[in-house]
Amino acid sequence: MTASFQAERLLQTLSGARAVCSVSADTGTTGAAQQPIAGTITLRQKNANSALYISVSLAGFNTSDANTEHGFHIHAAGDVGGECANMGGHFNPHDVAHGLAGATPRHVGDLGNIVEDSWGRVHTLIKDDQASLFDDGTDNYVGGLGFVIHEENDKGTGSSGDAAGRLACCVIH
Ligand SMILES: [Cu+2]
Ligand SMILES: [Zn+2]
Repeated sequence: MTASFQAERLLQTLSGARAVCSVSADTGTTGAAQQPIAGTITLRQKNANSALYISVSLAGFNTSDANTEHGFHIHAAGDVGGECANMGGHFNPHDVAHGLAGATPRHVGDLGNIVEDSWGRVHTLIKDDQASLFDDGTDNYVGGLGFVIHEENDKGTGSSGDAAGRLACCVIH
């Protein structure tokens, strides 16, 4: 059993807030760029001062292209319409510059990249200390917003990481 799955099992036992984002193959880009990505993103956080754990379980990434890393962000809107265009820009309540997950500054929604395996799946656990499931007045509350999974990797550059198109998206409930 890998460390990340041990951590995931431990999280099942934690009290606190829980939210889910269901990724459906029906949302995202169409045509040549379409990839039938589906799965679940589960968020857990014990209290307003503790870390947020984001468990990502997805399948359907195209394994025959060169893109194995995919920009992974929380965007500012919870609307999967318009092939994920309606999700708006990165969740950035403090009006700072874009950055990768470990950077300072970074948008609250900047979670860096997820990496697909050779079967086109992503199973990972992300620990984040900015986004929150508690609406405690810090403006970092992400309930009702959503995730966007990008075609290319977030390079940490520009205003949004130059991660190209939007492959899939979901709303955090
Ligand atoms: Cu994004
Ligand atoms: Zn950003």
